[in-house]
Amino acid sequence: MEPILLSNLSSVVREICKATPVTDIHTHLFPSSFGALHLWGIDELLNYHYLIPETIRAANIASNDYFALTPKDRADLTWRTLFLESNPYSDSCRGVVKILSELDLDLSKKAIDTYRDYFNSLNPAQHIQHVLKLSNVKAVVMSNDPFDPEERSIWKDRPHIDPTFYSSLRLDALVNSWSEASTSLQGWGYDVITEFSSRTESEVRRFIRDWIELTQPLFLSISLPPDFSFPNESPSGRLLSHCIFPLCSEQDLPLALMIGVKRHVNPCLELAGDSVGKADIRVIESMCTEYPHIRFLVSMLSRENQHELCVTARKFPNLLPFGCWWFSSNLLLQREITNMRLDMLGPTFIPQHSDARVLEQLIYKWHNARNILAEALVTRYIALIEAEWTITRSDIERDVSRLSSGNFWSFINKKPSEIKH
Ligand code: FIX
Ligand code: ZN
Repeated sequence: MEPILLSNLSSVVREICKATPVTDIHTHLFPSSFGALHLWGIDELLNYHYLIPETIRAANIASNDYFALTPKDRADLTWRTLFLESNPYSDSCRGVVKILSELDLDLSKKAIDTYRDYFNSLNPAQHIQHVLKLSNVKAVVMSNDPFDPEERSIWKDRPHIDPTFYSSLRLDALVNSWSEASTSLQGWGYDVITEFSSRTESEVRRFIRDWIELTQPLFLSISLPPDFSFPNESPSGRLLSHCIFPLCSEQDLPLALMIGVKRHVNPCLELAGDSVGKADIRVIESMCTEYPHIRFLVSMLSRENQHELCVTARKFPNLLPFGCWWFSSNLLLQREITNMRLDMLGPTFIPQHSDARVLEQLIYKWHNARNILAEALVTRYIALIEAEWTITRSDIERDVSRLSSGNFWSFINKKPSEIKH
């Protein structure tokens, strides 16, 4: 195969990134069979929690007055405040514009009701396939919470799961709120006590096994606060050591850790009230050292943790950094983190996940992610070609495929075709 020339390098790399389907390993999306949990359309997009603080700040409205509005009125306020009375500057605002543009809607009039008419005219199941095609996403991993009442009732009916959607079992409520979780478990017939006992630990393992059987997750996942330490004798430390790590081993399941989130810093903002804090990388060092056979997918929320996460990944092959999470998912930090990872890890990481909560967000989040990955790769290919290293199209396709999905599936040691839905 002919080596790539500098003259068409950038266009070839962009084309390959766009043409390579991705596995989106962390989202809050659901298939249409999950009813109201499946969020889509212009009002959900404008009520996305990333846009709530931006609206409240720009509209100078009290948070309780904002939340007293109907969802439609909140969306109208956001549209007027952030899109009509200002240019849409933020990552989330530009994302809405990109979505409307990719759906071929008329942006000249900026008339929100015409966008509502468009979305109201759609068939939900067909629309999902259209959005997956536009965003070239071949697999979407959900975050499935066994403590969420709505999800529990849906899972109990064993819903049809669109084969594009996969499960991850989210255990924040168990690990971070043990007192409430133990009461819930007692109500569901698990013989646990809040004060812990070996029986309790065994029953917690039974609970998690039951949900592994029901949901067939690709991995278990937990978010942790910045001040989390490990090992520790608190409920969260005991649950990890005596319940979750043993099950990861028993069931051959990786553990995804998302570290550095400070929940409810401003509870008046509801889901938008979480914030960020620098975490202690020694948590990851201890876990990877003590459990070398467990595979850890790790994303950290603070910009200050990114470099040490890269260095730590160089020390532990059972550690796979993933994504530019949440407050890191903007142009500046995605560029910084992706370039840092390529320089320190080569192609052995997962560049991005969408964290999408509303279906159409896949369109802009993956457009941005592909652009940033292409930019970072081109910089390195230029240096290599100038040093007379030959690079072919298939060399590039191989590495982009690894970064887009291959690294994930080989790390979890599974193939999409093997997963029962
Ligand atoms: O813990 C998480 O999964 C976070 O991603 C969410 O809590 C957060 O609300 C979010 O969607 C960020 O993108
Ligand atoms: Zn998330």
